[in-house]
Amino acid sequence: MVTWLNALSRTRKQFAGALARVFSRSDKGEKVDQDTLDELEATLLLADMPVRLAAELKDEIESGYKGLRVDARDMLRKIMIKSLGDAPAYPWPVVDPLLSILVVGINGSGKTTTCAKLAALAKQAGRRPLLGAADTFRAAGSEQLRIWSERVGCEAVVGRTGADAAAVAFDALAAARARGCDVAIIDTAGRMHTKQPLMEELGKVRRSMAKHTPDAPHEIWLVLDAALGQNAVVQARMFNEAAPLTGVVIAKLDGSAKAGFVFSLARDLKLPIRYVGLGEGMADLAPFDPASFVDALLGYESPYKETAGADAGVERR
Ligand SMILES: Nc1nc2c(ncn2[C@@H]2O[C@H](COP(=O)(O)OP(=O)(O)OP(=O)(O)O)[C@@H](O)[C@H]2O)c(=O)[nH]1
Ligand SMILES: [Mg+2]
Repeated sequence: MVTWLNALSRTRKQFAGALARVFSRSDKGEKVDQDTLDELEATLLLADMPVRLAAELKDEIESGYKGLRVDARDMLRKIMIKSLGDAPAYPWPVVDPLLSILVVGINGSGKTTTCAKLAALAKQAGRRPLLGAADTFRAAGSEQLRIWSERVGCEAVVGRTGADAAAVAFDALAAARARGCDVAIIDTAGRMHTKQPLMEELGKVRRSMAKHTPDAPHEIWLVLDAALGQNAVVQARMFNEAAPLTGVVIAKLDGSAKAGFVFSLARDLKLPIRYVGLGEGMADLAPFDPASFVDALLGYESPYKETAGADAGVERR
């Protein structure tokens, strides 16, 4: 299983040098000079950190040094965690007759893999999940989900290529009920957020699910590819307009050098970040945890120990 620390190494490398220079001065009780602060701000932006947050972090360090000596590590850590807000774990509620989760996103964002990982988590939590392949666009898409269902060891309903995605989603809920499953996770075809007819199809899928169970889908989760950085925030806004999202899953956090966009998602969009993908394996989906995320960005093994000394693991050049 991939750790947060490993998964965030590419983003961390973006600003590790600048951070190390700030910390080494802070450790010696020296004032951090303007050039170092400017460098830190610029490198945070390279990692797609929101502009306001990068400026705020810089200002905090600057003003902190005007007063008593402060621990720059601790200060940055606290501000970053606070800016991510609360992230309560998804409770996997028991719903009568079954909980349904619709998974949406652009092409290749990581939807199918995420659906499988979610089914594995649900199973671990003692639930009986069913995977529904409403990606009827490509034969390979449905086949991929069927193979995953065998690996996970759960039920699956796979639509024929070219079939109506809304009808397949309905069938999946009906099959889940008939087979005694209590969670249905519905995968959909990748769609560009800029293509109106494709976005409208999502409405059709939702209405079809609601015909089976009046309040279905209970969750609509958008899977974002973390490699896209701030562009993922634009996608999230547009998907949220087309279908009322109830949460976000950030896939491929491990491949991203721009994970700073996660702060924008949390601050500006106010959508719960439910899970993050830290690798390709079935077990590489972790509940989003602000402290683990920030600790990994700063180079700490999580949980961070407040007593950690000057060599707490931030890469130094
Ligand atoms: N490293 C890494 N790779 C991931 C993660 N999630 C998905 N992938 C990979 O990303 C690629 C695309 O994943 P899919 O799940 O097929 O994406 P999709 O959104 O279903 O794609 P379409 O159905 O074609 O739109 C695959 O090679 C996955 O193994 C992750 O968290 N980390
Ligand atoms: Mg897919």
